[in-house]
Amino acid sequence: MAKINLSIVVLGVALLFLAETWAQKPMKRQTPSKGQCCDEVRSLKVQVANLTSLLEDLSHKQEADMKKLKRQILELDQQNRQQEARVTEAESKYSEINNRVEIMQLQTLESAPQTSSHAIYDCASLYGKNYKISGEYRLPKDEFLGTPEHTVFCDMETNGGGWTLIQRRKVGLISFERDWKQYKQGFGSIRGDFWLGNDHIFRLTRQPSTLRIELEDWEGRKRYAEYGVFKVDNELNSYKLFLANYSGNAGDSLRYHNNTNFSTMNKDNDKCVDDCASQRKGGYWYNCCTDSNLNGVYYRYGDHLKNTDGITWYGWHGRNYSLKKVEMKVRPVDFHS
Ligand SMILES: [Ca+2]
Repeated sequence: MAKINLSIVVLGVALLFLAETWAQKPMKRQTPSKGQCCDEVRSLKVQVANLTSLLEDLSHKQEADMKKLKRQILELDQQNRQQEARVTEAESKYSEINNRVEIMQLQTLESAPQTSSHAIYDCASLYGKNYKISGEYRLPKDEFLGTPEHTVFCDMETNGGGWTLIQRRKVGLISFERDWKQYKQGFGSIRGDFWLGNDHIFRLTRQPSTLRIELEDWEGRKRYAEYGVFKVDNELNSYKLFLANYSGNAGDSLRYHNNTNFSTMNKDNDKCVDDCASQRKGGYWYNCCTDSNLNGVYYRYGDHLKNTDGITWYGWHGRNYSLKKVEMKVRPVDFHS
């Protein structure tokens, strides 16, 4: 603005100078009369005044133009900001919608097992949904079955897969000498030694189920026992065991425990004067007392032949041999791989 004003002033001065010069020239050429001289000067002065006012007008006009231009720039700037704000708003709305879609997808996934007939409640149903790698799986809660969300270990390989592990012994660091509540809820580590929990086993075996028991001794030999019928009753009925249809090469050492209630160190439900759970240091379907004791004490190599409260399976190694490894697993009778 200052520059423009300055140039206008310079222009004005130049015009004045030109006008003065032009006014002086004829005076040198001619010798005008006094009246003529004064008239010319007056006319020149009028012209100069006109020019000055013209310049002022121009200057005002330019100033107005500048103001207008500035206003336009400000307006454009404002519009630009508004547009930017709109873009930001749109972006945030888009991401919000995206979020909602993701949440809805999650909810669909979570609610699907509750409404669909293809519910995920064990490893067999996971296998049916194409999860065919053995390992740890998190099962969603199932309101229909009354199961809370919980973790299971699936054997997706043995004899067609689809097995949900209910017990494992292989590490030997945690005790299986536990009370009723702990056997009810389950304990241990799903990748190591654990008992899935009698409530879980009850729910799993409400559908006709097969039990598979895999055993390994300290010489690395393996045997198995399978029961085509396996059912554990609810807590009110002391998790009573029902089984039938043995097959395998380990011997039928669970048959003796058929139709017995579950016993723990603080609940003697066995068929014996003795307190089997305390004697054999585990929780099990004790009769009087055992033909197998898969939840017994874990004895390491060297100690594995010295006791009768170890992890025993009489049908294979008798009453004194504590096994190195055990896995108990169930799957529905109608499972097809
Ligand atoms: Ca007893």
